[in-house]
Amino acid sequence: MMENNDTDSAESMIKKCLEDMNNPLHIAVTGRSGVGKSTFLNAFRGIDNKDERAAPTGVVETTMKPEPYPHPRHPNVTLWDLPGIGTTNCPADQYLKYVEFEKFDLFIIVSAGHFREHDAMLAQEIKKMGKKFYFVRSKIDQNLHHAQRSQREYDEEKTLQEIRDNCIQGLEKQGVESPQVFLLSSFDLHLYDFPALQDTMERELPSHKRDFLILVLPNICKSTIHKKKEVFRSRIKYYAILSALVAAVPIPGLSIAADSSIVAKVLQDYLNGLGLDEKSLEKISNATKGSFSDVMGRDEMSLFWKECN
Ligand SMILES: Nc1nc2c(ncn2[C@@H]2O[C@H](COP(=O)(O)OP(=O)(O)OP(=O)(O)O)[C@@H](O)[C@H]2O)c(=O)[nH]1
Ligand SMILES: [Mg+2]
Repeated sequence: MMENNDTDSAESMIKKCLEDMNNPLHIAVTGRSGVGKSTFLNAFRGIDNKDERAAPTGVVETTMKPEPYPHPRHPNVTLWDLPGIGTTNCPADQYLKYVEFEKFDLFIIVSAGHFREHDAMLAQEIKKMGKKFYFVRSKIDQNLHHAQRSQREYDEEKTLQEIRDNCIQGLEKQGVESPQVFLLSSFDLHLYDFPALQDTMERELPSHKRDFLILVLPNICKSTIHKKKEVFRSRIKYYAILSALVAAVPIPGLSIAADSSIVAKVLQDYLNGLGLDEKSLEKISNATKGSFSDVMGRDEMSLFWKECN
């Protein structure tokens, strides 16, 4: 027999679970003009600069207000293209108020060269607000290309370490304690420090948001695919328990809504996780010109299936 108290706690648990499932993750991308913010944001969402859903890049005009870019397959995750702190001409605390910092879970501060005073001040202010931030040093491919052409004995690892140390020392001089700097090229996210950035963000997020992050990470390496598989696995158990709970505790009004929204959510997550969003399916059905692998990303899919089975 179910006591009244049990019903109450079951009801609040179901409500909490539904809230968590719909609690979005907001990532802010900031930095000076032209450092590669929009290109990074597009690459992170798995689309290239030419895609119709891409944030505009390489344009002379700079973003003057925060622009949201929801992940194409996981709308619970939104990346925000923020105006560069230098372009707004206001101090870091006012800048954060202007961009409505409260709504962001974490900040990524991008620079294509040395981090400047503005970047350091912004980081200090974000820290004061109790939020996380990461420094991204973009366009590393260009640095490596130059080093390769100019150094007699070119050593990629050594060059990367020099750039990393240089950025860290520069930020420390400007008062940022133990800064975390990740070197990357948005044209080759699987190289350099992007995998380490993924791992760090994942570790530092609260658990229900961590799953969202894992599901949107570009499938650039086997370990990401493995993590996605684990999220799906744990979700199967989680939804099964939740669904059983909904069936066992009939709460007028809530049960049917909860059950159908759980089922819809599970299906949506699976289709999204496998890259089977509406757009891809539409493309497949119209794919008379392009090959199937162009549409689906054959290597990615077969790796995913292999890992899941
Ligand atoms: N080689 C290389 N070029 C890059 C990289 N990221 C961006 N770019 C180029 O740098 C230029 C500026 O990139 P955007 O992404 O538009 O830079 P942004 O920071 O959004 O610029 P604003 O919106 O004007 O502030 C473009 O021509 C990009 O193609 C990278 O990782 N490597
Ligand atoms: Mg931009």
